[in-house]
Amino acid sequence: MKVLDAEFAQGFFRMCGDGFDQGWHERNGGNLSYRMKPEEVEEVKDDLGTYEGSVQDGTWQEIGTEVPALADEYFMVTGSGKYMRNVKIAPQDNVSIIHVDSTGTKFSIVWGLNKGGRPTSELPTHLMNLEVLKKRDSEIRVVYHCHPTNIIALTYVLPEDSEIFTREIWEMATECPVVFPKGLGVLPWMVCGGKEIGVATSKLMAKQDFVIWSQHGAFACGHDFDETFGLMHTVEKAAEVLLKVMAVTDRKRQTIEPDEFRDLSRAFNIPFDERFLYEKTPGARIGER
Ligand code: 2HA
Ligand code: ZN
Repeated sequence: MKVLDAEFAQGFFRMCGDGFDQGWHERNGGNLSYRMKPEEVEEVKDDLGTYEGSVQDGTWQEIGTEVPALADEYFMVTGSGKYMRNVKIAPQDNVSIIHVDSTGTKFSIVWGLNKGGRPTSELPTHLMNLEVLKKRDSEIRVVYHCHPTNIIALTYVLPEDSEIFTREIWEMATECPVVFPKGLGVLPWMVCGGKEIGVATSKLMAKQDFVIWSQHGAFACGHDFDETFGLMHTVEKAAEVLLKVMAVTDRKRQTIEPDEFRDLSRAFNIPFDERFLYEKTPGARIGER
């Protein structure tokens, strides 16, 4: 089967367009990666170039970090400098499939990027995340990075603190703790595109499904494209509600209280991390404990 006709590929391309339609991918902002299932590799293998003498690339390139637990796996990833809005009309020019070598330190492009280029500048972060996620749950396959406006705006006004961020966002929509019961990880501003931010992000991703990069954007993961996109959408929607509330007041008149979250946790039979259900000082402003 051609890569372009494969169901996983079509889901990947659709998500790129959906993210652009949300306004989360200005210019070449954001990137997406997907760890292919063995049967999906098998399904499209006749359409993949071989590493030696490949029409795609033919060379092994350094990942810039080590991901030994991903040795010999295949990934669909967006291209560096490519625009998410172009993926749907020309996926073969804007997306690639890469093969990670047996040491987990190099990759080869085996499909896509037909007009040249290389995989996303955030490849170290994507692969390090996919590696810790595989160890946590071998069916988590999608890692998504975008620049969602409201989440980014909040990183200028809330403390860069996972507990406060999660609690304030949870209070903005009843479904939030059901969708991300392990809360949101938050990183301070760091230089993007390298190993250091990848190490820091993957440390949080080892335990949580969502990491905010302050003054930059966010990372979400999931078992499939729907779940991952839905997670990003849920957090961004709640962030928008929070900003609207903050635009009119620095104190809420009423909200969802910790014991109400505990009732919800029991009703849905999903444990919510108690770290986020701290008692607030009466009269505390939004973003204060
Ligand atoms: O331009 O979003 O973080 C791609 C990015 C880098
Ligand atoms: Zn970015």
